[in-house]
Amino acid sequence: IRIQQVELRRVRLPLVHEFRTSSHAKRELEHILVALTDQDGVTGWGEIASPSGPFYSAETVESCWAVARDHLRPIVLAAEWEHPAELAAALSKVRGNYFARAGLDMAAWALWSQREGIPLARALGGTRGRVAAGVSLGIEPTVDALLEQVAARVAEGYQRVKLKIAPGWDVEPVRAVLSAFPAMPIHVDANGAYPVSERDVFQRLDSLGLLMIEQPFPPRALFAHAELQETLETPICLDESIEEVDDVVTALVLKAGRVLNLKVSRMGGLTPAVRAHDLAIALGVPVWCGGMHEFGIGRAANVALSSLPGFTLPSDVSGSDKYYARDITTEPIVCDAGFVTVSEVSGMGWTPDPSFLEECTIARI
Ligand code: OSB
Ligand code: MG
Repeated sequence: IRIQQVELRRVRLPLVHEFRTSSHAKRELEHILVALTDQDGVTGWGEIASPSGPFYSAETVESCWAVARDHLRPIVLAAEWEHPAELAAALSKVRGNYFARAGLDMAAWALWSQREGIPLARALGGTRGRVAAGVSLGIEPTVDALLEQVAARVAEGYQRVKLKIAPGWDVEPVRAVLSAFPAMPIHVDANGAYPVSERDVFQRLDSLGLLMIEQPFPPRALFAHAELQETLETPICLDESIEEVDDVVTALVLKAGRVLNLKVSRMGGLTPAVRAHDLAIALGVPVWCGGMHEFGIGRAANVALSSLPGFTLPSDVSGSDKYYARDITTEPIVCDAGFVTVSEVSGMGWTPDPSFLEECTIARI
């Protein structure tokens, strides 16, 4: 396969509900859509879902735009490959810049599975026909506003609820949610907002029977996570700490967590995410698929990945409607009674709506 054309588009979509994490709040998202077209005119779509600011990871939309344009695009145009893993290997000459690489890797998988005439999920080794959906809820102005959000998502059928926490917004809102929804599996995500000296809050959360505590400390603080995990019954789940497949080995050997959140966007694409999944299975560690508020294309890749057998916990694969009044794909991703159906058509199964994509595009190469 030779890619003849690499198209990059900066695309903006408004969020239906402001999303606040420990580091920042957002009302609108800008992602980069990637279209790769090969010598036979077959096109595959990918999405670079980096946040705009460098608060989740070091990347930004601006850095992804520059790296995709100046460093990844030339590699893609020069490569000749038979399987997406070969292109991913070529792209891995670029260090870091995982979100940027993920968009190109995803597009290569979409194109390749389309050419092979098989669904993307099957191409990746997926075995499930539908995937269990959890939902991620941001920090709200008040506990009542949070309870309202949880009630709405529980009514929609989501199978577990993840609550963002931060210093000053932790034990109290979590207790309130647990007492209002005692049967609901709940987990918390700190996005690394606590200093490694903070242990008390986690001892208090530990007694609440949470499904897991995600990324309490900053990404590189693996040893502090291991020390904390020793003292807790609740599993620690790592998100920001895991960028490379090798980070999986380091984290698990150190016992820095008992669960992994594998994200296509954070790890540089589907190729490394599948490898991390295989490794986690071999080491007996449960994984689930996290999200980055992806538009329909990135979301479709997450659903396909979640169909692999190691994804035994509900993933952050909510329906498009949780974030967007209208998604960029011709059909939205739909969560029905807590499940998202895995596409059975060849390729990714979702493509952008050409005229709506045009409307939302603010720049292109
Ligand atoms: O930590 O999982 C996270 C969104 C942006 C940045 C970081 C995270 C998140 C989410 C959203 O939790 C999950 C989703 O896409 O539904
Ligand atoms: Mg997280």
